[in-house]
Amino acid sequence: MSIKLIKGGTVVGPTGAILADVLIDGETIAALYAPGRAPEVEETIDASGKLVIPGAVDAHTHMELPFGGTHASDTFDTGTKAAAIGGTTTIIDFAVQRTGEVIQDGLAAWHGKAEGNCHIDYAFHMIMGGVDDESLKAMDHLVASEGISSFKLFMAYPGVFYSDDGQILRAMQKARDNGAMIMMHAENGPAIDVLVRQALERGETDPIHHGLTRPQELEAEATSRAIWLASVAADCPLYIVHLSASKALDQVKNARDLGKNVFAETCPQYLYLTLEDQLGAPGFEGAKWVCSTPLRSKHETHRADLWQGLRTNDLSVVSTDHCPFCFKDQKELGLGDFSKIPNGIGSVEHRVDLLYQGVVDGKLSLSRWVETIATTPARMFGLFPKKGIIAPGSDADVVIYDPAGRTRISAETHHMNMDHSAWEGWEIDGRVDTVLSRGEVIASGGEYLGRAGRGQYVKRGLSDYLI
Ligand code: DUC
Ligand code: ZN
Ligand code: ZN
Repeated sequence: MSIKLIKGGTVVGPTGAILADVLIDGETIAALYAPGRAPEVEETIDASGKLVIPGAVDAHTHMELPFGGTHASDTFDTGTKAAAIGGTTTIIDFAVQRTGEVIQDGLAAWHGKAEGNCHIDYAFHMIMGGVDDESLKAMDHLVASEGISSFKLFMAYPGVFYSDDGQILRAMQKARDNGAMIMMHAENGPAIDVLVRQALERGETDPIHHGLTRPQELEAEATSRAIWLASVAADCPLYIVHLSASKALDQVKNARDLGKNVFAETCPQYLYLTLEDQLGAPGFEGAKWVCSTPLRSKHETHRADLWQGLRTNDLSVVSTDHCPFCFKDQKELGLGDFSKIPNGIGSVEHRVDLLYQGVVDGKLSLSRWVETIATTPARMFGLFPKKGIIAPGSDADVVIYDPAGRTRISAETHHMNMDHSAWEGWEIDGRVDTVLSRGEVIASGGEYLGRAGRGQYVKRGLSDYLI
């Protein structure tokens, strides 16, 4: 068994930062020592002047998702390699039950895509494409035996993934019984479809109309409805995904102030990018930023409110909703009709750096950075303390982060399977220096050392935040 010592760094966790040396024995963390107190070991990794953080956990990715007449362009191979290079050592991807399909078949198909191809550890949530007696029964089985303790439902996309309120309530009641978390895509899909039809009839076909036909009121309304449905289901645990808008955040805040079992995540794109500057780019360029929920107006307070929500814990987690599509042939499916542009942005490689910029800009503390990208997603989704913390007994998933480094983001240098970047040309502070996954150094000083197939499926338990 190999013994390693990460020496001289500042270990950052959810409770703060301490100078400590980290002893790794094989795949796990064995001990933390006050500087200079650790035993001599053969392999030492120098972390002087650097931050030593838990490998990040991205709780929302869509590798190879069939969507919008095509597939998300990252495979489990390309997407998890990119994630690893960017300091993410665990993803939770969404296995899909297509409408009419048996849940277990959808899950088996997802295992088939991932197994033998992942560079880092991975787990699954389950998208429920249909709520009926059979799928409700399957939820119990997935929680008890398959390590899947969270289920995503859609209030949007009628005819694709959509569930009506009765179906949502039934799934929530089941989750209340078996301890699972319900994850909600909260947008009022039927109302959005009316606005989309009306816009197209007026000849409004450019990408910006994707955002204009998904107003924040329809995110807020669905968020509020999901919260009340969860309340009727005896306070079933509810997690709102990709929250983008101030009015939706208000609903989550109110629910949390009332003591409800309600949580939410946001994503880097909503913290930095806007309807006008990206989605409204000239011509068809804005298609690169078509995602749902959509980017919001820079003339409103969304971005500032989301950063504040992260500080106050009304937003608990930052995930990517990584769902990449190439511009050529994929985004181009929507030329002349914005409603046909496949929805999704890819940023699994850049979440750690993009959120570190929030620390540099004074919007997040160091420990809150680690909490929102690693510790809380691990706790929220039943991976803790195996993942999300540097502590004795935890997996030795560790990122050595250089706060003095710089990261330049570009499609020319990124590792995601995308022909463009949502962050093209951005130069930000901080840089991932070294990445360890279960004790193995898989990236160091810009060199990639990992391999496809080394990542393992992790069965998850129930959320730490269950009450
Ligand atoms: N939103 C996206 O942007 N892509 C995939 C699915 C979703 O809900
Ligand atoms: Zn969604
Ligand atoms: Zn998603």
